Amino acid sequence: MRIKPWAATVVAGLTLSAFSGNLRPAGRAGAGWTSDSKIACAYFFYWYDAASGAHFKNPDGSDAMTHHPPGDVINNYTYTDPAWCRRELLDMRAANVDVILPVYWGDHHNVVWSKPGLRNLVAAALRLAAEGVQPPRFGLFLDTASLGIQYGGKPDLRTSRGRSILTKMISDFWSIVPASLWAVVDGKPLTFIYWADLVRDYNQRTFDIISKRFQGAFGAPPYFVLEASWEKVRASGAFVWGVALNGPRTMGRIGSLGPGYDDRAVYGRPLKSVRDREQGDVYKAAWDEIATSGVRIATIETWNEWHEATEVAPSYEYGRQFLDITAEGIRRWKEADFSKTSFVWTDLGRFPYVRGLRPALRAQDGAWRVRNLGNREGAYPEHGGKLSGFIYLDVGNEFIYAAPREVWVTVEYYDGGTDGWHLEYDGVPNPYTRTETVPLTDTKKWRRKTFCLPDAFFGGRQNYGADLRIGDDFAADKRINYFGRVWIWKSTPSNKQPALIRIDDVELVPNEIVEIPLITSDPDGQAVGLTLDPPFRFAKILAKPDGSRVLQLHPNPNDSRHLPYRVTVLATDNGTPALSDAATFLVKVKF
Ligand SMILES: [Ca+2]
Ligand SMILES: [Ca+2]
Ligand SMILES: [Ca+2]
Repeated sequence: MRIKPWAATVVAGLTLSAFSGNLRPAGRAGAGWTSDSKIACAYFFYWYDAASGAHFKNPDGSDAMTHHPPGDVINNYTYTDPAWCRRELLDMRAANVDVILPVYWGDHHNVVWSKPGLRNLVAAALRLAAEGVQPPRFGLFLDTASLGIQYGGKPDLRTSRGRSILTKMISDFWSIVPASLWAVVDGKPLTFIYWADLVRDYNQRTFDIISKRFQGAFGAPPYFVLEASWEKVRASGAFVWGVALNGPRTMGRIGSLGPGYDDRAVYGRPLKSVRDREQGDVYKAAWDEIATSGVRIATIETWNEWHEATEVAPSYEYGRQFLDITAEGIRRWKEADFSKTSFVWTDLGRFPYVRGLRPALRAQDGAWRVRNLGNREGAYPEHGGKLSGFIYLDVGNEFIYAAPREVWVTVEYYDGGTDGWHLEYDGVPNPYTRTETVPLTDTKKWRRKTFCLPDAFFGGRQNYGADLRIGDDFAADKRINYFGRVWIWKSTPSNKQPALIRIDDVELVPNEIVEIPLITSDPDGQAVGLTLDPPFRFAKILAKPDGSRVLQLHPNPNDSRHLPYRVTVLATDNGTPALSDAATFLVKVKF
């Protein structure tokens, strides 16, 4: 979305009439969500106008879109068309999206589309409501680039002029959207604000004063959800922009995710970035992480940003595939509940398996890599010349969030060498409370170490909103270490973990049958069941007459594709509680 506002380049000199005071009592607004509700939001771009070419064509006439609206609607893809507004709202509904976040530009240049388009959306939503069809509720997503256009340079929001501009844009939006359509949390309208980098300065007073003014006019303060770059202020929540490119992030109660990224059609942008969608695998895995994280608000980046190809709306390129993944992802996220489980766990690897515990961002001092080591994949911090490097983990908020308590953490590690490693967890004493160093004894085996943490807090106060991190003591011993699964328990663990031997990637041709041995063990001697998670259409698990088990792959010609499939086998013992091992590998079906 860091793109030059197209309309601003062709429209000038329009000015807004002064704020008309089109206020209304807050009344019984919105859906009555509380801060405990799970709410799915999607950023919605309505700056497109097929007729004029706005956001369709670059100034040199070239195609401004990387991905495109479907062929049957592209010629009527415009904020000026009520039918377009209606169709988008219905598609969002089909995708299980609760809240539409129109990306609003409140400045005098962009008013040419931002207000009429919003009014058309509102009219379409009211019509649906009148027909008895609940449309998505409306939240604000203010693009802070519009502040600079209105101010004439990066605004200083500590000044009354800067604050007034921001207040007016927020008030304008909530004046156009009637209270019956408001998305409210604890009675406050959901108000997202984009990057802080686009303003010169601000402080807590900026938001305190705006909240007060807004409350005076509308009966309740905004429920501010600010982009994480607004570091100097407190708000109801923080979201992260850039997740379609960089991978999902959680910040406390808010999670952000996207399907992939490709801005090669963006005009005049010197540096282009691509994150492949991998046929939806990237986006499905992101929803697994959101489900596991227990966040209450999930923001999808984006519904329809065609320039950067972050859309999940129906498209020419993918049809309704990403709408369907969205619908399913939101459903699974809302169903997931780790509040009553006795433990959470993750299996680190090329494709981490996440159940209430997940690796946080894999970048900066939290970058890590994977290699095959014995019977499993081993994850290790990437130091890249720096001495500090960690594997950061985020404990799902439904399991534990910002509450002092005793927990047990079990870490699986490769016992090679005679150096050591340790944990640092967000504990009551401080966010990086350190455990003792675990010494290695060079048995060349995968082993497990259980720590009792008497004072865990898990408030997400570490870097990237993480709750704990594994460190390999590289600064002290110059030796990296390798890690497998991690479990966090609410009571002393007794059952011992089963193991499933790593499965190598496979290549085969259509109609070929390949059988892969599945070798399991359990230290308690318990029976170990095998499942495919999720089920996979040309794979099944078979028991052989000798009692051994295999994974049988039998693709047909329609299964051929360039991108390999991800297949996950889960091995689960019958102890109490039942514990599992996961193995994810790639299957390539050649043409
Ligand atoms: Ca957490
Ligand atoms: Ca070490
Ligand atoms: Ca067991």
